[in-house]
Amino acid sequence: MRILVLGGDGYLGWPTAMYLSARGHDVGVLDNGLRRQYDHELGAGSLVPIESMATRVRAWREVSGKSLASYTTDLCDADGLYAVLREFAPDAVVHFAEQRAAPYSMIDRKHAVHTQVNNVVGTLNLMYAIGELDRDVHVVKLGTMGEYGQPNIEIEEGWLEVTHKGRTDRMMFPKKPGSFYHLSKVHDSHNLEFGCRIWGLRVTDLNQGVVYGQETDETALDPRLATRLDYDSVFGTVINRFAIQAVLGEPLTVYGGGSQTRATIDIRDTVECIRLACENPADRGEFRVFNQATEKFSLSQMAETVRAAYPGVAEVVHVDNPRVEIEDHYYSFVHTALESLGLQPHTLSDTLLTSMFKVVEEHAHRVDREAMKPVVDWRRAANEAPALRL
Ligand code: NAD
Ligand code: USQ
Repeated sequence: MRILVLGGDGYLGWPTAMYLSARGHDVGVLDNGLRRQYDHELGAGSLVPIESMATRVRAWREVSGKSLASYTTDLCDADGLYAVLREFAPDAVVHFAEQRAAPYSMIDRKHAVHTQVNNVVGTLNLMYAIGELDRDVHVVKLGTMGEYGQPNIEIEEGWLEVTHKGRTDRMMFPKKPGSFYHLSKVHDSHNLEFGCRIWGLRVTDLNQGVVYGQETDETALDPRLATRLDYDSVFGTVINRFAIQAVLGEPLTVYGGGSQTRATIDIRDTVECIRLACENPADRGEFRVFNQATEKFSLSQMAETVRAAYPGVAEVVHVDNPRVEIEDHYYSFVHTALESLGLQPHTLSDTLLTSMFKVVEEHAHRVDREAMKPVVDWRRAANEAPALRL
């Protein structure tokens, strides 16, 4: 298949592009470099050094013998996007290309607006381009488990059959997200479902849990193929942060009481889920939702699991929660669709943590401990941390 990976320079987009290419697909990567700009803005960066997109593509060709078409294009530039779609003519588009950090979206008005404009407009442009150029192109869109929030009922895969006052309908599962970023994904989901109804688009919305890990078979082939590993309090995700804190001997910072529960997935399962979704497309007019997460843990369980896997001096501490989230809540979600397509999940206790510890040990000298402290407070409309006065 011809598969265009939007956001192909990012943490997940780059390993996914190589994974699909290694499995015989003709792959293109599109990115506008926005994520690298956030690094400059925040004075943070990947723990693992990463090469430019051009070097990555060249290195992949040298190592694998396979070419990747590469486009520097902003999804918010509709003309540019239409031109790429005309030229590459994909069968499937995998859409990772959004501002993806909840704390970034909660810095202040400017960052909330940027997040929602970038994400919602980029996705709308993609929908229109496919609606006008070729409605058979399958859109595999990265959503998030956080769209659902923490409901007191079981989370279904996107849809819910509701009986109300004696009548029954199939409705999109009600959403109660926890940041302006997560809200942008909810808006995308609604726009995409509408596109399926009016234009007969084919869409798979992958509601992914928090990803952990840094190595896949392909990234490990050559240091130039490494993907990024974020640890700062804005872009670093929780298990990756805990792994880095454990290696550094820094306290593992559980926000609040630690009973909040989250859905998780190993990066090696992410890339396989994308392959499964692409190779088994949604029908014409179908808005298909898969919950792309394999396990659930409370934050305290995550911290304990990481600490136990790296026995050292690190301890688990509870810090005031900068976010607004429910503790001591019910949390259960269905995740059978991807497994029924053949996914065989890795679990957190598997070997991945060990490989991540090695990577962190190798690059520990690059850590800026200041960047690890939480600086964005959900309760403040404008956050005051000097690094974030932009
Ligand atoms: P990332 O920030 O590392 O990668 C996203 C890439 O998209 C970046 O390289 C960025 O430059 C690019 N991009 C952003 N806006 C763009 C635009 N307008 N035009 C072109 N390129 C643009 O993020 P990631 O961690 O790889 O996440 C990828 C996707 O998966 C996101 O949509 C995110 O919401 C979703 N997701 C991530 C996680 C996780 O734990 N990392 C979990 C669930 C869902
Ligand atoms: N947390 C801690 N300590 C930390 C950092 C975070 O306890 O040092 C807690 C947070 O309070 C939160 C949980 O860990 O309850 C997850 O936080 P996170 O930053 O790892 O993840 P989140 O903000 O939810 O966002 C990440 C990705 C996002 C993706 C989402 C999947 O950045 O792109 O959509 O995970 S999900 O959470 O399922 O919505």
